[in-house]
Formats: sequence, structure tokens, C-alpha cells
Amino acid sequence: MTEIPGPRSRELQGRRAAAVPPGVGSVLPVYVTDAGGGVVVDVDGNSLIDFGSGIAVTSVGNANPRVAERVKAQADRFTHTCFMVAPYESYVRVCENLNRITPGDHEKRSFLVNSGAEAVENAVKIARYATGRQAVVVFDHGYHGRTLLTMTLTAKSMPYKHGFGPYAPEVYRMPLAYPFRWPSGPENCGPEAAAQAIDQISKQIGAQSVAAVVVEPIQGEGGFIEPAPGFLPAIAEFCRDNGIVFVADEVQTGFARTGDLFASEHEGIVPDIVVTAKGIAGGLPLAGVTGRAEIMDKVHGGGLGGTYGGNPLACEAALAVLEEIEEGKLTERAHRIGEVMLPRLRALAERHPAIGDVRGRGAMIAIELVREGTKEPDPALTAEIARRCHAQGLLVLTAGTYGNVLRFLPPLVIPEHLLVEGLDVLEAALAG
Ligand code: PLZ
Repeated sequence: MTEIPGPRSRELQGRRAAAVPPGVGSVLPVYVTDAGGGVVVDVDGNSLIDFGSGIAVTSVGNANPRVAERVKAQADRFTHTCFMVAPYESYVRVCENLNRITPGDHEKRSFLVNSGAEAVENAVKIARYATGRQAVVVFDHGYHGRTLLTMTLTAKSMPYKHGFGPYAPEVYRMPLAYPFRWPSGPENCGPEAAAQAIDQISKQIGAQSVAAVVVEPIQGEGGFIEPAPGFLPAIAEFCRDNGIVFVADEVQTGFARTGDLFASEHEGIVPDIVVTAKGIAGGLPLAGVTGRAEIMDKVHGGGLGGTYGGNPLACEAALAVLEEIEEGKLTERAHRIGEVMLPRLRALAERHPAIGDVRGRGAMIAIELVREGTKEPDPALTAEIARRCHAQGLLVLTAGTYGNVLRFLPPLVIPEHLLVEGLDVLEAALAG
């Protein structure tokens, strides 16, 4: 309808600059009035195709009728009592569901908090308590949040950590099996990276000092890096052999996004603790910590909690989302999205040498952009292509330690014609 951002969005952007500090960014300064499964409508009447899902959150759509109805009905009954004060059934049901659907058929317990970062922090607290150890191992390119502990766990300095120190102690970073950038090539990457990480953990920290290894089964903010085959199973086995709690951060990869309910399933990993958020509740703030009963049950009464954790509106939304995922076969939808996107992107990579790598699973797909004929990251080109997509009404996000990854996270319910139209826009943006 107008150029993007249009006049009303620009006016709001002016007001925002006087009210909100610039530290809080926005990918695309269009102000939203409505959003559905694959379309975002702005105050100027523009419809944008959504390849971001609010960073992998609105997998069932931004206004899923089942979510909306249950949240409305719950708001009429009660909005809050605090589960730590007077509990309610929906919280228990969400936890029963998490215990049922997360990998492994061992006995589990779950509890609920508000954000991915809060859930990761709690996983670390529980692992430390259960093991009596302190060290936490994380990986290159990892992202786990913005709180003091989770920004320490996060790899990238700018913008997440820069100037915000001192960081939390006892956090150690290990090499990650990044196939595209592994010096001896992608074939050797999984076993070599695992051997290096295990050697460094053993020699530099001492396995007996490690409480937890925290890893994203596919790195999200770090650039949609699928660790090379064999890496995660080797790390998980090392944890098992050494009494280390293996924590899978499935905040971005969870809830059918990658074509499995959880990305850990791809290589048959059974984590000791699974951390979930984002796609769990259709846009309402909710996160879960699910772990082996014998680990979770160790913590003393009252040691875990928070005012809003497992808020009843968010729990109703989560129950609706789980029904949508199971009844709507959204893992299959995610597969289908990958089947449409990956061949198309691979064909584009044939024509555009700047596309160094095409990767991802299901509806978590990315291209990594490099200077032609090299593997040198090209963040400027990445930003320019994102800008062209935005100007043509395609909402795409960037990612990556080097800022040179375009990532695609369409809602799982996106109609196929919108997916194809979005890819057409991307193709035109790559052509210049
Ligand atoms: N773990 C794997 O992807 C959130 C953050 C965007 P919260 N990722 C998007 C930004 O710039 O802040 C994330 C994640 C993984 C943890 C988190 C943190 O989840 O709900 O944002 O706290």
C-alpha cells in the first residue's frame, strides 16, 4: 500500500525514539495492527509475508482461534492467583504434556517460568544442586538469553554482552561442530569437534567439576548451525559417563519447528533436562524446564518458582498449541516447508556464489552469505538483502556470529502459496 515503513509507522517510530531507549531494537520498524499465520499487517495497511514468526514463536499462527478462545475464556475466569500461592489444573496439565512429549520415556518432572532465559537459568541451578558441582560448559556460537547468567552462556559479545560485565563465573566455552567452517572439512567435523571438546573439558575443567553441558541441538541466533552428525551423541555419551547433566536448550528448535517435536530426536538424543519456550504457547510468555525425576526432585521445597511462572492464560494457550500441533500434524507441515524451501534455495546457491551454505531442517532454514569464491562472511550483503526483502514486504531475520546468515522461520501453518511468494521476493532481492 505504501513504501515500507509507511508514514504512520514512521510517525510511531518518532514517538518511540522519545519513549523507548535505542538499546531495544526492532528488525523492521513497521507497527503492527493484525497478524495471522504468515501475514503481518501494519498501520499503513501493508501486508507483509512473515518468515520470522516473532523469532520462532507463533508456529500455530499469531491469532490461532483455539489459542485466542481459550485465553479469552481463562481471562474471564481468573488471570492470576500465582501457582506458588493457590495452584490450578492447567499448569499441571502443561507439565504432564511436557513430560509425555519430550524425548525419553523415563520418569520426568516439569515446572514453568516466563522466558527462555529464565528456563535456562533454572536448568543450571538444578544441575548444580543435583550434582554438587559448579562448572557449566557451553559452545561456540551458542545463544541462551540476556540475563546475567544466560548472557554469560551466550557466545557473541556484540550486542549481547558488550559492556554488561562482569559475567557469571564457572562458564566454559568449547568448540562446536560447525560443518561449513570446520578446517578439515564437513566429513570429519562431528567426531573431531567432539574429541576436541571432550579433551578440553577433561583437561581444562575436569569432568568431575562439571555440573551441566548446555547446548542448542541446532544453534539459533548463532546462525542455524546444525552440529555435524555424531557430535551431539558423543557429547551426550560423555555426559552420561561422567555424571554431567546434559541440558538441551530447545527454546528455538522445539515444538515441531525442525520437523521433529524436538530437534534432539533427530540423532536419538535423550537429554537429562530439556528447556522449552517460544513455540510452546502461541505467543504468550511461557517456558518449561523438564528433566529426569531424580534430578528435578532433589531441589528443596520452595527452591524454584516465580510470581508469574505458568500464568493461567499462558497455560491455556500452551494446551491449545499442543492440540494444534498434534491434531494439525505440524511436524509434517514443518517437513513440507523444508521440502519446498531447501531445493529452491539450493538452486539459488548454484546461481549465486555469495550463498556459501544452505542448511537447516523442517521450518528452521538458513543461507550463509560469503564473499564470492571464499568463506569470508559477508554481513554487509546479508543486511542489504534483508533490507531489500523488507522493502518488498518479506519479513526475514538475520543471524550468525558474523551477521552473515539469513534465517527463515515461517509459521508452520503458513499457506504454501505465501511460502512460494516469499521465496520469489528473496530470489528478486538476491538478483539485486
Ligand atoms: N535459548 C536457543 O533462541 C531466544 C532472542 C532474541 P527468551 N532467542 C531469541 C534476542 O535478541 O533477544 C533464546 C534462544 C535459545 C534461549 C533464548 C532466550 O529466550 O525467551 O528470549 O529469554
